[in-house]
Amino acid sequence: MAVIIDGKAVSDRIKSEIALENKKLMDDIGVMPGLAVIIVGNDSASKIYVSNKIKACEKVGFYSEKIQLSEKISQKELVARIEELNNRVDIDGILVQLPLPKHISEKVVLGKIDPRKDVDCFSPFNVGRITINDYRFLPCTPAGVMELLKETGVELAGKNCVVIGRSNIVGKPMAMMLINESATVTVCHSKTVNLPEITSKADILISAVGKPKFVTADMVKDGAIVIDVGINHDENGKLCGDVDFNAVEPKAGYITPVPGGVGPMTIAMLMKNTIMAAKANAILNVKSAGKTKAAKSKSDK
Ligand code: BQF
Repeated sequence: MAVIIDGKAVSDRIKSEIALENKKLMDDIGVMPGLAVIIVGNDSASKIYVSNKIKACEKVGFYSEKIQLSEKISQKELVARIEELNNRVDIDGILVQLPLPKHISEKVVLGKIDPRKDVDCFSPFNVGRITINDYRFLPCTPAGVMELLKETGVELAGKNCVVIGRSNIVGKPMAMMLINESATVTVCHSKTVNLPEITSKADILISAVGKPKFVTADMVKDGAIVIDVGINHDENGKLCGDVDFNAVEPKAGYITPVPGGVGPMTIAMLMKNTIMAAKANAILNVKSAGKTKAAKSKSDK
């Protein structure tokens, strides 16, 4: 019998804390964090994710702007829209909902987001900073996983962690963040040989694969912490993760459900990154206003 980690409850708690922090920010220095969410095309899953993000902004009291663009938009036009947002003082966070249409390079587009506004933490500069354990932002999904691990109270140093999946968005940064906490980390993927042998030695097993019932009971060590990052649909169209929950739950020590596990935490961490960006940008904006004033008084003389 596993303890079920309630990601929805943890995310609600974090969002309440952010709402309080936000009120204080507005009362103290009159700053309201602003998030711009760009969505290109009409992918139905992306629409749900974007609406979750806009709703969360309303809940914590941020300004938000949904920017719906045609799937026919050129890469050049999209980059121009990002540059516009980079230059706006009322926008602290910019995110481009992925995936993008095939004719647009995600690498080019993500590279154009001002690193100070990169609340998804996908730009090369911010990704590099995770690697050297000197970062401002963390990518939302792995950061959410770290919060859920913290919730168990289990010490991470020295633990055997296995991450299944090597994406730039989840697997790779997840591995870096666990290494930064002194865990021993193995990253598995589609070419891994004898996956069950590796996963069954994991104290902490994190699956980010994208296939229903991919993680079966034989792959899990007794008492392990099992974190399910997958967001899939089962044969009946119901939301499910990568883990065969009913089979694995009796064997695990802790387990996250889908829905209501990592998913809501992703959104909560986006709010955390956005308020952090707003605080840093507020200082910058004051500084640059000061410079403008200084330049003006100089030119007045
Ligand atoms: C829940 C995402 C794959 C590819 C791109 C709550 C979300 C999901 C589930 C959500 C995800 C997944 C998001 C639940 C954002 C997480 O209750 O279980 C929230 O909105 N997510 C995304 O923006 O892009 C993705 C998964």
